[in-house]
Amino acid sequence: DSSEVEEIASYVKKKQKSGTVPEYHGIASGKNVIVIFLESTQGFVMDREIDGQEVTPYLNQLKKESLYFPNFYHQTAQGKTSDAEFILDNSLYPLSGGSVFVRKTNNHFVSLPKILKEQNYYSASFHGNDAFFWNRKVAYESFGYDRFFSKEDFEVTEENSINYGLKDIEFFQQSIPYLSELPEPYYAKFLTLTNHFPYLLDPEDRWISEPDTDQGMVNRYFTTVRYEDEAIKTFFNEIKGSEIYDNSIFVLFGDHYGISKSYYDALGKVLGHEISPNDDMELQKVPLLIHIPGMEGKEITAVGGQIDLRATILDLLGVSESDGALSFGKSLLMEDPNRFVAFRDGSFTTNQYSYIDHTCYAKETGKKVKRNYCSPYFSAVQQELNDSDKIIYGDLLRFLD
Ligand code: GP9
Ligand code: MN
Repeated sequence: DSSEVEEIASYVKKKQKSGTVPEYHGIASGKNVIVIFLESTQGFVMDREIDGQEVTPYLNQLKKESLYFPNFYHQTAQGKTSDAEFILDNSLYPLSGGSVFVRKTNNHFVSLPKILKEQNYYSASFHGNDAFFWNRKVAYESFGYDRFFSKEDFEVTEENSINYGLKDIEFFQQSIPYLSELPEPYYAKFLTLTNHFPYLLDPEDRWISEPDTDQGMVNRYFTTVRYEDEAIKTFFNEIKGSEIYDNSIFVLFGDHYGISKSYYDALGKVLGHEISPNDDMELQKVPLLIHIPGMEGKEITAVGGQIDLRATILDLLGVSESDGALSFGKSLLMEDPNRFVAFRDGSFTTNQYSYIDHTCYAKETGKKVKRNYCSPYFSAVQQELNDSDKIIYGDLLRFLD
């Protein structure tokens, strides 16, 4: 009921206030926010070479001119991309089974489009797949999006599509005219698609050679990531020198892992070592870059997760959340040594320790350590996951608004 949700709201407010006031607060005030979802893109592809060729040459360069977060983790569960979208827009945890996009769209949400609407932002999502995939059309209405550019808004042919839909390069090219027509300021979300399991690519889109493990899936992954990188480059090259670039900030992040545990033998060959439970946790890192034109790059080592994205964006815009909103995240631009990233299965990670399968590991050595290094976080992790579930199952945000 309402007292329950008020209690949760006061917990998260306290959490968000502890730490230093960041130097970046409001630095991007009034700018458009363009978020690019990097499909299935894991952190280990950054700065990696296959046969002497970079897998992500453009992102490697862009991160030097961006705020770059090398300790950022995905927190998705079965809802995959839709979980990443849900977490970004709502700063709540995903459900342990299924997707909120499918199961709970009748809820009252105070999502990012609604928070930004109060600052006169227009919100749109762009995606080259069918509008009903992941029940997006319905979920987006519930979150307050003004417009969804989906497959029907693009020219999709046999030649320019592969796997789930429009190829990324075409997707960005066809999106730019729409983007330039959006009322400013806007929040625009681009969901890339080509780097999706099972990582299919036409021969002409292959920019690097594959590694040669005995798993084609793992080998192909590097070539589709390389293609995605090329698509991001195309996008930036086309908008640079235009108002779109000058008036916007860009948030690029990986939605979830691309290589599942069943392929770890082959992946280990590419990485050059066997994959331990501690390594598995580190493999849940995904890239996060925030590019603010005109601003110098900086590496920000805070340990964080997708749940922190919304607070980070709002921090940069200098916008505080509406009264009815409630975020489990905390701006990554705030220094706080006590951060933790909670995962749906109850595992978690901090700047020094990871708790995996009831075992505590020291991240630096990868060795098992005494439980009491991890135990200070047990109750907060469980409480956040439970409280988030309570909010979703009880539709509790309606009591705050
Ligand atoms: C499909 C795309 C991929 O539209 O979002 O979904 P995923 O399988 O990654 O959840
Ligand atoms: Mn995805």
